[in-house]
Amino acid sequence: MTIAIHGTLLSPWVRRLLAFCEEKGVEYDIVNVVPLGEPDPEFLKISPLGKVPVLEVDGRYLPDSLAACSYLESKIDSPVLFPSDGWERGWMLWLCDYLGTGLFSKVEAPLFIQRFINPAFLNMETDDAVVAEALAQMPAHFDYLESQLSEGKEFLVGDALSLADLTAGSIFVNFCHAGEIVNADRWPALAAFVQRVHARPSFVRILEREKEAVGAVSPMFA
Ligand SMILES: N[C@@H](CCC(=O)N[C@@H](CS)C(=O)NCC(=O)O)C(=O)O
Repeated sequence: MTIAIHGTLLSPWVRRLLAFCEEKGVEYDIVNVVPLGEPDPEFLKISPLGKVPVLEVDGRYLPDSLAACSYLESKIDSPVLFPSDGWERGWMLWLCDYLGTGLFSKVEAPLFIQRFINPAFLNMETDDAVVAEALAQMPAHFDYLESQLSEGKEFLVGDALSLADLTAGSIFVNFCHAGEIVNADRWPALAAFVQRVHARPSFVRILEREKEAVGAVSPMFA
């Protein structure tokens, strides 16, 4: 199986697919695609929505990270990253959706775009009103995630690593690029969880690569 991942290291969706491959021990190449501005018509042929990542496997293309992880899960048994228990798998899919449409869209994407992408890559100023709105929404999302990690739970779903943990860990990298950290006094379980995921060998490898690419402009690597 020859695998390539098309996308940019800074995308949380690309990063969760990279983390998934790292955890599964899958080798892959990265084809750099930065989805800013008008998409290249050639790229639209493999990703009709113009989004990254795209998983390329032996000349076939899957243009979505959840679809890509689901495919890889079906091909590579170990470690199991989609729980086999039906309820837990359903709960993992819910959490992945929640993390994307809730935490990422409402809090972390606005912070990341305003504080990181705008000044570093687009020569645009940070819109303080957008940042304030994102920060106002943040506590409710962190409260929810803290509740999911109550009673000393190590992982978001069941008692093993799953795609939900990799998704959350990936989104929190963008949060760090935006100059934020989880306040451990208020959300101790969440803060410890984020540290644990970022300390996994999969994330360490990914973050080393990311540091080489954006170390100079990210407070995460200061
Ligand atoms: N559900 C998709 C979301 C991918 C996504 O939104 N990617 C962003 C980068 S973080 C993108 O490519 N945006 C470009 C655009 O929307 O034109 C997945 O998980 O792969």
